[in-house]
Amino acid sequence: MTALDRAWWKEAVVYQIYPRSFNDSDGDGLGDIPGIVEKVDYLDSLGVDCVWLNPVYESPGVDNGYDISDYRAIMDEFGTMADWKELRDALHERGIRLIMDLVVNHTSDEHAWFVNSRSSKDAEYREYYWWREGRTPEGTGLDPDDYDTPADVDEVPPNNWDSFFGGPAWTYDDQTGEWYLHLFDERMPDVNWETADLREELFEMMEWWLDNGIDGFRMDVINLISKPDGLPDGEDPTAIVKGVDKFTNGPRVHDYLSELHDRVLEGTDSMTVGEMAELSIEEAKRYVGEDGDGMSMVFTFDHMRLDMTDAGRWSYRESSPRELKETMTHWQDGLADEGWNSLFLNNHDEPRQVSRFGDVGEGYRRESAKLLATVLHTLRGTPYIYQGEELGMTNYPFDSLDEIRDVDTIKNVRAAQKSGQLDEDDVMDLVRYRTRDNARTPMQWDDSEHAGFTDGTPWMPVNPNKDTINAEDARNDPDSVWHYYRDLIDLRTERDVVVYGEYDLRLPEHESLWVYTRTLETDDGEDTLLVVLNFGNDETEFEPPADLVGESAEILISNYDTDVNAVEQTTLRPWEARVYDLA
Ligand code: TEU
Repeated sequence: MTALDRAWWKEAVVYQIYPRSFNDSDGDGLGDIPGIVEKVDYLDSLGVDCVWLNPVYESPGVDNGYDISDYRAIMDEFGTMADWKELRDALHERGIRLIMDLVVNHTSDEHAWFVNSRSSKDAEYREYYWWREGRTPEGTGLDPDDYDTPADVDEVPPNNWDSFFGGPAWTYDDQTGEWYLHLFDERMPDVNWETADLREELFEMMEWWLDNGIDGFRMDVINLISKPDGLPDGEDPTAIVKGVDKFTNGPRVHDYLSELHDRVLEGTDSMTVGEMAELSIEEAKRYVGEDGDGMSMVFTFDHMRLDMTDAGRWSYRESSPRELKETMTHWQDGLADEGWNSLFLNNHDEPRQVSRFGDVGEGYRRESAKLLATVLHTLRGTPYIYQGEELGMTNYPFDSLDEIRDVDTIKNVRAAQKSGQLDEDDVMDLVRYRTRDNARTPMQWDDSEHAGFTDGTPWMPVNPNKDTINAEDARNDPDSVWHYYRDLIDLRTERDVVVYGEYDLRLPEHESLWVYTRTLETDDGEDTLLVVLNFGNDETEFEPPADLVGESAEILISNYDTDVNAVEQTTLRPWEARVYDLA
């Protein structure tokens, strides 16, 4: 079946591990690599094909490992290189691949390159980062009081860009009297991809990891690596962060990524998934399309923005199931002929999917978690399971800002309060709903004191619902969310149509039903699945599309007991999900 353009990463289900919160083997309260090794059989029994490991490299931990100080070393708290090799081998022995996080838009300020770079204007590594002189404030529209400079320095930075973590993207450095760029924390300076030596070092580092047997990379904020000539001010007043219109999908990003592909990835069977906020279909094709940069797939974020206003992450608006269906359909259709989608509804940066898109208030947690799983595993693309999602883990009931560890939440809340965008009353509601820490509470293995995550004191509190939501109980209960995931994963292995079938939205106008078919032409005819999802706590009448009424069918998988032999009008129960096999 060459016509299908098969690839292992299209057929795979990826499981994302946030090592800090997965399993602690030594009682220090932080998860670690030996802890993951202990759980490799767990992953195998779930049936996943690939693990994406969030950063485990040496790091001061300002942003939980996204601030890397040595790309070729493992952070002490997580273990050693020998531990990492044991994990790699344990996964590979079970046929599970391993992809690593590639964070090359920035490093830690403790990386040897930056330490050297900031030491003098003519330091060897000066050009590995973005150093610029400041400007006099007049005419810039910027207020020197918004920047942290010594009293005798009356300057503003070279442009108005803001950091994703709140506040300016530039920091003044005393040592040389210049400013450096950081699109995230000030302790995470952006590297300068225009410097050929820097690119060379990064490519060699990637080759080194591939030589060490990894199967690919998840590329952190990869569409931010090319900055425009002259570093112009951001002009888009609705931009989610000031400057995004200038530094996203920059002028040389495709040159860099094509070079990276030719130099490092060509001829390997590795997968790459680029994390790309702010992306249109047309732009996505330049990365993953036929004439693109050779990337396997992209993480896009339109569906993660539906519950925000133009004011960005630290705002809230109510979104509807129909908007979710339309947004995801836009990407299904957009990349139908070229490129490939990644399917996710949560990750380590987002709240828990069942709390955000499902129901945790009125007793349908289990049903809605299964419905969301059905979406992720029956759309066209590669499904990603974020640790704990397979248990239907929920957001944490944070009471106060003191419980928050996440630098992004802390800084953005501070900035929003300063600018008056958020008042005290709204803050905790929004934090509880949105904070990345929702995803970072410990994995719930059992109902013991710290949910089986650690014998020590966990670095983040364990969700009190571990008494009822935990892996041990889920594995013992054939009706659990966990078993449902396993069945969905099996289905993918058994049926090509799940992976390769064409997506076709039906009943597009329906407000709460999401209905689609997946169809694959095979040598034996046409293989068709019909997916019907009732998004909500209410019962809903399903009037099938006229051309499908009466078609003989059986249920391949559903979150309720259902017995049918044809597609017929029916009343769907709250959060009911059905996959019909149209034989
Ligand atoms: O995230 C990039 C990113 O822009 C967001 O998803 C981010 O969490 C949010 O917008 C912050 O306002 C990636 C990583 O996934 C994230 O964990 C890192 O903090 C970030 O890059 C920096 O490396």
